[in-house]
Amino acid sequence: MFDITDFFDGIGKITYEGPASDNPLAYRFYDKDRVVLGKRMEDHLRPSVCYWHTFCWDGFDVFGAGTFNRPWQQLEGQAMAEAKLEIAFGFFERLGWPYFAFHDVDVMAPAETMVEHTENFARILDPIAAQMQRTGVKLLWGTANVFSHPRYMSGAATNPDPEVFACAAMQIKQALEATHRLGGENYVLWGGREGYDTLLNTDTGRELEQLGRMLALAVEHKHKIGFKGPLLIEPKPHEPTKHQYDRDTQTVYGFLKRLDLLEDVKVNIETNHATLAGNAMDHEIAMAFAHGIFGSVDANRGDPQNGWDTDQFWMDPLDITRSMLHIVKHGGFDTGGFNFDSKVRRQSIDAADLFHGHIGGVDALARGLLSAAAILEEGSYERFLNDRYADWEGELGKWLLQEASLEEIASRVEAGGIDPKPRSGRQEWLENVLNRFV
Ligand code: XUL
Ligand code: CO
Repeated sequence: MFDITDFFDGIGKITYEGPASDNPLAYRFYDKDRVVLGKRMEDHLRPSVCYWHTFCWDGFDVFGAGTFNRPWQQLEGQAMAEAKLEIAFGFFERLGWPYFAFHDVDVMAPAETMVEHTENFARILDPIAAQMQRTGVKLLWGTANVFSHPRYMSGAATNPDPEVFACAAMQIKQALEATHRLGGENYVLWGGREGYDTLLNTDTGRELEQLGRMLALAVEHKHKIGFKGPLLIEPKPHEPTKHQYDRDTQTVYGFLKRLDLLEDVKVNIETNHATLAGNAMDHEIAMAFAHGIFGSVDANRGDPQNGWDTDQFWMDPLDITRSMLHIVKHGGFDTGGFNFDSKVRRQSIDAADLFHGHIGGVDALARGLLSAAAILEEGSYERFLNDRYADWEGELGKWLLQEASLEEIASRVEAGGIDPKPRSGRQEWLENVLNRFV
């Protein structure tokens, strides 16, 4: 079989060496057993490596061919899939992270027909299970890629052709069952082409009905096979299509409510998707908690100077700390985690670059976690928020929310008993509190 030691070129297990270390292949903040707010760092962050960017993408972009020339990408069929698997688990072991995530097509030998897809996907599941068993690395989530193959050019569930819907349903069934069999903790649905390029050729009402039907089928099957984890919809406003129906967390909530699927489906929020939708990441996280649908996070970032999904490693300490504050104060992840849906740049062609990206990214999350914990422990941020809304716990607040009619409220104001006093929102001071701990 393939000799992975050549590819990693002597890179050993990455360990924690502390902030003063100048070793580029060591963690400086991610100390997995360190207890923060009563929980190990690894249990807070639950980091996961994604298969697709790290082992499948060859560095191509719309203007040029692949730049990476990975040794397994020179192979074909099952031999390629198995070599890639060995490389992937060699990488997971070296990083020492607990999780990975994959699409069906990432792990299997390429397939043209649906019959081939079924055979090739089934053939790789035993080898994956064996690697998981050998290394103890677990599956954060699985998913089906129902957007790359040309048959999905006009959508999967939302395709005008019901035969394409059927193909997508088959892939989702198989990927959900594989996720279950491998002990996956969540199942993700990203509607990559569930949207439109122009309304001139699109019946949106019909397409939304089809999308809802596919989701309901997936939920039904999840129960049938006894899969306990949630299904996670991954919102994204556009790219590849002009408009995607799952555009952001609040939109997804409305759709789930309409379909009555809030018990079984939550969201997987991605930083770069949030910013493409014109939202900040902490907005998406806050909305997911406010609506009770926070599931998992795809950690990455875009580039403020361009308008597409660059999937860079998430490194901005203020942005991460603001997001982490919401996650930590709401009790953190349940089945979710930080999946690194992030990729090295096309010029970063060495195996070492894969390590630099993941080491730097998890160190940035660890720092954000420490900063958020320090802010919460110091207490003035939480005290300010509690004080700001405290009157809603008083007589007037409760009466307004639970008892009064519009008429009764108006009478009370008309009688002169209400005279609000403006109070500062203290944004600058709050930003200083944040900055003190970052
Ligand atoms: C694409 C994206 C996907 C999903 C899984 O923008 O984020 O890789 O995470 O299909
Ligand atoms: Co993603």
